Parts: sequence; C-alpha cells; structure tokens
Amino acid sequence: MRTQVLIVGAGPSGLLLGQLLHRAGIDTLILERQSGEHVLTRIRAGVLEPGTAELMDEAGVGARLRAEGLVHDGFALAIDGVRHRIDLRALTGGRSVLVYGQTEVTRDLMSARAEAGLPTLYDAAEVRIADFDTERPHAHCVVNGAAIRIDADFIAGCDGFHGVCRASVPADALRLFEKVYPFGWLGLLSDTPPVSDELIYGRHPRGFTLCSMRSPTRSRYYLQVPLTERVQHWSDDRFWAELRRRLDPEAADRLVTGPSLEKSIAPLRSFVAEPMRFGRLFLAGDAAHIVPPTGAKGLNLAASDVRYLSQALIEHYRERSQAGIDHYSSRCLSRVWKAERFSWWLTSLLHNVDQEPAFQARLQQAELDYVLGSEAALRVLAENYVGLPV
Ligand code: RFL
Ligand code: PHB
Repeated sequence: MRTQVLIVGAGPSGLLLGQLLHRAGIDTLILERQSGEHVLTRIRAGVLEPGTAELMDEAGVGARLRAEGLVHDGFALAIDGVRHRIDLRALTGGRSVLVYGQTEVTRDLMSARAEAGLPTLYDAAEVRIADFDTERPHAHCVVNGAAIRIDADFIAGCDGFHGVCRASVPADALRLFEKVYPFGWLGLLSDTPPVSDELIYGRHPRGFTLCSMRSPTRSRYYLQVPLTERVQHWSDDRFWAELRRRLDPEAADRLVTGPSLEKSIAPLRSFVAEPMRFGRLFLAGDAAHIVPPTGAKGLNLAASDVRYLSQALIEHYRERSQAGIDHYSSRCLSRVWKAERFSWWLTSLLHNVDQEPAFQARLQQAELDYVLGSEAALRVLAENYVGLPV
C-alpha cells in the first residue's frame, strides 16, 4: 500500500491531522492499534480552547461542537471552602472556553473520516515504522492476520505517550524531560446535574478536587489520590463521601450523586521529548509531550501541533517548500513549554504535596493570596487558561 502521509494513531491528533490534510487534497492512511469503539470509550479531556474550536471549524467538523458545546466565560477556584470566580471573558478581552468532551471531538472526526471514505486500519497489530530518516519511510503491521507494508512520503506519530513512533527514534537522537508527580486523579463520570454551571478547581487539606461536566445532565468529578490507590477500593459511595468533604458548603449542598458510568485513576506527569521531528517522522500530541490535566491543556496542545504540522505539509505539497517542515519542531516546542509551565504551576498551586507539607502549604497560601488579589496575576492565569496565541 502507498499513501502520502501515514498517520499512526486515531486519537484526536491523528484524526484531526487526517481531516485537515484531506481538505487540502493530501492522501492519508491511519493505523490504529485499538478498535474504533475502544477509542470512543476513553473518557478524557473536557475543555477546548477557542483556538482548538476554530481549528475544528477549519477542518469542517465544528457544527456539533458549536451547537452542543457549553460556552464557559469563567471558572472558580475554591480555596479551603471559599469560592473565587475567575472571569475569563473580562480578563482576556472577551475570550471563553468550550466544554465539549474529547469523546465527542473524536466521534465527530471519525464520522467525517468515514463519510469521506478515507482509510483507517483499526485493530492494527505489531505496528513498526522504518527508514524515516531516509526518502522512503514505511511501516509494517498485521491486520486480520495479514502482514501489510505501507510506503509513504511522511509519517506522523500521533500514537500517544505509549506509542511506537517516539520509541522507534534512536535514544541518542532524543532528549527527554520528565517530572512524575506523587499523586494521581481518580475520575468519576455520572448522569447527574453538575454542582455548578462553571468548573470548580478546589484546593483542600484532604487533596485537590475538580468539578467538571459534559452537559447540563452529566458530571465529571476528580479527586487527588495517592499513586498507591487502586480504583477497586473506591466504591461510588466512598467517592461521593470524599468529594462532599472536600467541596465548599454550597457545592456540597447541591451535590447530586448517582451510579458511576466510568471510574479510573490517571497518574500525573509532565513530559517533553525534543526534537519533535526526525527526517520524515513527526511526533504530535501526547506522543511528544504530556502535561498534568490541571490546566486542561493536553488536547489543546495536540491540536496546536496538528495545526503547525498540517500547515507544514500543505506548504510542502503546494509550494515544494521545506520551511514549515524545518520549523515544525521549534514552533511546537515554544508553545509546548509555555503550556508545560502553566500546567505544572497550577498543579503545584492546588494539590497537596507530601514533602515539607507545612512549608509548602504556606507558600501555596501566599501565592494564592497574591494571585487572587492581583489583577495582573489573574490576567496571566486567564490568558494561559484560554490558550496562548499560536
Ligand atoms: P491519544 O488520545 O493517546 O491517542 C493516541 C492513539 O494512538 C493509538 N496507538 C497506536 N496506534 C497504532 N500503533 C501503535 N503502536 C499505537 N500506540 C498507540 C492509541 O490507541 C490512541 O488511539 O493521543 P493524542 O491524539 O495525541 O491526544 C491527546 C489527548 O488524548 C490528551 O492530551 C488529553 O486527553 C489530555 N487531557 C486533557 N486535555 C485537555 O486539553 N483538556 C482537558 O480537560 C484534559 N483532561 C486529559 C484530561 C487527560 C486525562 N487522562 C486520562 C490522561 C483528563 C484526564 C483524566
Ligand atoms: C474534564 O472535564 O475532564 C476536565 C476539565 C478540566 C480539566 C481537566 C479535565 O482541567
């Protein structure tokens, strides 16, 4: 088989890249290790920056998110039981975020790809990529028991943190930066009305809490838990009781509980691999970098990588220009590191950290007092949350 751009991974990065390239008349083939249904059952991000929503519009897949996404003009920081509203719209000159689940982003992109009749090989086993540092990159995989070889002009590694693409780059060609946090997030999804119209990020002596949502009738909650916790030890009742203890009094009062639709623990990590291009292989999204979810940046960074990558490839095919390809890695990394900094900062500000707890707590308190009392600091927070310019 042959294609112009072989995309490994049918998560949001791979699907969005495929859609943008298709609209520019460039052929793609996507290889995905899992089934389409499996990809759709992963409950992850919920907040889209305005720039991500605009990119979905440009890809021709923005109609449903514009109709059904919830526009959020602000969110709350709840500090030890007292809520403070961060007015995103006022602080950023009119920008707001959109609450629209990653599952729905993926579903919209999958439908568009299927409607356009574009090829995706799901359940692709033993995916390997080779010769991406030459003019003739290619991949091998096994689908339905048959071995397949795919030749391409370029390979886009959109295969997430545990994918095969970054792992195929020689170790001495990569520089890795990593910080693993000593806690994770236990998430629960339920068909219950959210405690508030806006997200609440809560700092509490028992640990961080996030109250998020997917719709006016579907809630998504997270609790900071030690990395040693196991999801089997968290019955729904235990989750709801712990959440209630950490909420401010008004939210605790409004909390409606119900059976969980999904419950899982995600470890928190900051990670960057540099550079993001090796010859004819590009890394995009979680394959190249991870942020802790506190800043709601992961999916949005994946989208901005894909914006730069689609522009670079379109430029290459239309104008035979190498410029976008040569600058891809540095353009992405400049935005990536700013989002890494913001995500690390917000995580450090709101979570309980075990080491030096008393000292840490005082520093957090001082910083929160400062941020909440300073118009300039609030603007910095809001500007980063809605997304820095591409
Ligand atoms: P994905 O979504 O991991 O998709 C990668 C795809 O590649 C496939 N794959 C392979 N395919 C073929 N061959 C192989 N060898 C392969 N290995 C893997 C996988 O099956 C998969 O389908 O990466 P992508 O596309 O880069 O997208 C990144 C986002 O998923 C991620 O950044 C966000 O979910 C992060 N994130 C959030 N981001 C936000 O912008 N806002 C949020 O509010 C937000 N909340 C979150 C989050 C992530 C979370 N978890 C669970 C990590 C909340 C949580 C709890
Ligand atoms: C979510 O709704 O899953 C969500 C929202 C905001 C975050 C992280 C996750 O910062």
